[in-house]
Amino acid sequence: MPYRRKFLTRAGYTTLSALLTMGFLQKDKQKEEPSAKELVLNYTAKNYPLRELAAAKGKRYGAAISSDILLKDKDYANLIARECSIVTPNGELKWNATEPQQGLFTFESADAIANFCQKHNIDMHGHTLFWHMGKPDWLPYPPTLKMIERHVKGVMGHYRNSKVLKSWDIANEIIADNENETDNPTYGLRKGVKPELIRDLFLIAASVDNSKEFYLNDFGIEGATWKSERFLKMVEYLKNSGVKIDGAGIQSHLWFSTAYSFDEKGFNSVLKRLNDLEVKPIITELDIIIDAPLPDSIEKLDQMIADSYKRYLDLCFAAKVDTVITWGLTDRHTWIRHPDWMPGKTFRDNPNLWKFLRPLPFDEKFQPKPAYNAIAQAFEQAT
Ligand code: 9MR
Repeated sequence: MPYRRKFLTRAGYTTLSALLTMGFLQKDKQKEEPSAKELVLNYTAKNYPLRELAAAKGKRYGAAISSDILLKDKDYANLIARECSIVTPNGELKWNATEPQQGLFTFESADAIANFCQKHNIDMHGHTLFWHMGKPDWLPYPPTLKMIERHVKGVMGHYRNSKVLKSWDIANEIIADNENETDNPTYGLRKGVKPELIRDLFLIAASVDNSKEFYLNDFGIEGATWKSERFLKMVEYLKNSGVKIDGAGIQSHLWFSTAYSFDEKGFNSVLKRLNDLEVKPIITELDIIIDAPLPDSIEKLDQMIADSYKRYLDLCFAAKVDTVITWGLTDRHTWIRHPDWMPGKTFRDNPNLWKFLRPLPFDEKFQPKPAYNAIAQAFEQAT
């Protein structure tokens, strides 16, 4: 389960002084330097959306979005259009949404997103053709090759001529979390999944539409771990098999805490190894939780989250990452606030702490938070 993931850092305090220097947290010197809040207002007033700051560096910023909210909430739609140059459908392209009954395809909600993208000049990241959790009840996991073939032809075929859909998460979360959940110690694939099946999935995808970028997407690979090692081996296997694989999606659902540290060196080595394999790393599902011990105010929490965003993105941009997608844009719509997903030990049984779950750049009222500034600054400082 994704909420078990732990790729965490100590809360970015090492960057605190750097951020102070940059005018990020000027409480004592408000007269000379703008406060974080004023900086946010400046960004908005100057109309510097993240998509433009990213574009100035040849990069893209975006978010996971939901068609149902898009269609009924104008403010949400406007915010997405203003800030994003790429979006990922939250669930609309998963197998359970596109082929709810065997052989019967439906694209209404995914097309709503594609049309929105077309109108606002936004790229769409196709998520995902193969995932053990986003599957209809009728489908076994892993599916047979025949089922995969029909599904991939149906879904990729529908978007073959799409001008906005530029990339696909061909497979999502195929690597197990630890050695007990796999029968394949080399690649660490989830039980029942064979490397040849994934290779064939990529081959089928290329035969349907090789004009898009193909990604292998996973979480828990943001450091040197058992899982990231297997993920890299699998990427290498696919490369060596000669199949088309353009990139690796590093989900980046991150928990940071002062109580445990982030494996900066390990993360850098994952990025380096992907670059060496000529498999482009992108950040596909970024959001940040601060885990216990919690600070004594929301203001401090927001600053810790902002510091963590900045620190993480600085590492990504130093490794030439060109695409950053957050898993949602506002704290009003985040999977993390769902009781099934929120981190158990600290939050699940403590509803009074849920207000500390503020993982995204905009708050519940669609106001930019210090995290927004941090992302903006990371793009501005990227080379
Ligand atoms: O955010 C998504 C949530 O709304 C859905 O209920 C869930 C099941 O489809 O999927 C969530 O998105 C997941 C993504 O597809 C893959 N990585 C983990 C994301 C958060 O669970």
